[in-house]
Amino acid sequence: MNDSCDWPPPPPKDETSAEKALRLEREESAKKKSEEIDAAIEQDRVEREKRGSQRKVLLLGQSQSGKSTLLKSFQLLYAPLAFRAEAEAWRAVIYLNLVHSINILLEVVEIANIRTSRAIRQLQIRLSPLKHVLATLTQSLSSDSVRARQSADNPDIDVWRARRASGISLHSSAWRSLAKVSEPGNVSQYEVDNARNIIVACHDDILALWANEDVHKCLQDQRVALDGQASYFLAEAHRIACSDYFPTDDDILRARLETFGIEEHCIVSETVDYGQEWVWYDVEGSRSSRVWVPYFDDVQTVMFVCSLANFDLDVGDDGMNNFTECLRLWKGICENRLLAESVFFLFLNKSDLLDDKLKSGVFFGSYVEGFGHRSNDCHTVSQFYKDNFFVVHRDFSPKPRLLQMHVICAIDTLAMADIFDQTRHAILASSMERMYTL
Ligand SMILES: Nc1nc2c(ncn2[C@@H]2O[C@H](COP(=O)(O)OP(=O)(O)OP(=O)(O)O)[C@@H](O)[C@H]2O)c(=O)[nH]1
Ligand SMILES: [Mg+2]
Repeated sequence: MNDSCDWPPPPPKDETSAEKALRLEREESAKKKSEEIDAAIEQDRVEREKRGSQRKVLLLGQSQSGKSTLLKSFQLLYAPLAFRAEAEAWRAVIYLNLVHSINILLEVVEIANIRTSRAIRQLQIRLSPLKHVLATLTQSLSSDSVRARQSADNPDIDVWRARRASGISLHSSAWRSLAKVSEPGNVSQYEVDNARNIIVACHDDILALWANEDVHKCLQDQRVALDGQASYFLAEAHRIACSDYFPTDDDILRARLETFGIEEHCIVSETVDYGQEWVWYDVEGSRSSRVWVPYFDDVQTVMFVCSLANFDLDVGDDGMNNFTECLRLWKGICENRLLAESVFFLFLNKSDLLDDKLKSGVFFGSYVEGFGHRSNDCHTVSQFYKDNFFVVHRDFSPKPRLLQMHVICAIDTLAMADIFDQTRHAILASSMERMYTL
């Protein structure tokens, strides 16, 4: 007798019609239960298969090295529809970046305490509503648990005096809540609209401030070097401060929002390997980022991002040089046994800014021991980085593993397409190898 004859069992002899009805009801209920169990087993199998086919990437590196930008660049290339679907939500962040940059200029002029021209004094007065915009946007982009690091009411003089005017430091977990901004009637939406109206009304004055020679002289005198992102948004103000402005791909790539904690991003490829899921873990860049590693023992890929352009900055109270600090962080990640099986990628980022800095006369060897009197050009300096990072990886990894190194400019999507192609192939090859080894 085969299995199919076992169920349902044959009806008993002399079965009454009431007994028959009860039996059929029980059989129906048992059949339903059995089908539910089958469906649950099937769903579990699909889920496990899906998880198994996901590619997991862990992004590590110092703050401002460009981790989130690398991720945005990947999303733009592999899931452009999803990337652009989020464009509207970036509007407020972009306004905030622009307004923050304008406020740096206004503060620098104010602190300069010089006899500024009548034209500048008028601009200061006419642009003063932007301080309020900075405060309200900061507020609307921040959740209660997230502290914005900038405040229009209480500008930190040391920040303005710093040789480098760093970008806005809002946490990106705050931005996540911005998705709600587009809901009609939401108070934040009102604030974003209000910010837009004020910025648009200030269009000509913003342009005049940025074009004013005295302002640039103040920046020079106070040794305030605007970072690339501030200069970008000021240079693009003629477009951003228009009523019909819509965020472009470049604006989104440039928009700075500090990552807080760990963020998980699932990117479903819309281009090559259609439907392939990439799960990226974007980790807050801080010196203690190694503490996150134990949570990621199942990631197959580690992408470490290092900024080439920060070698002349000191890190922390111990005055440790940025190059040495980054190498120290890299060493900790290389020797971590939990990541022993992962494939490693090192992205030496911000090559454009390194090039600018070296060409402006900053000598790499004055900041980094061991560089000696080598040629002070982008190629030689990045090779020096590569050599040092390679040796640390070779000497401190628990066992030999793949390391790919790339000198990149994360905001250059054209060049990044080729780089991501190479990394994707390496990741696929290593997972195939792993499959055959298991
Ligand atoms: N010029 C230039 N700017 C870049 C490049 N990569 C990133 N940036 C800018 O650098 C700033 C910091 O980049 P993020 O991606 O936010 O840095 P992060 O490593 O995620 O920083 P945390 O979230 O604080 O850990 C942003 O304004 C980016 O637009 C690059 O290659 N060239
Ligand atoms: Mg980030």
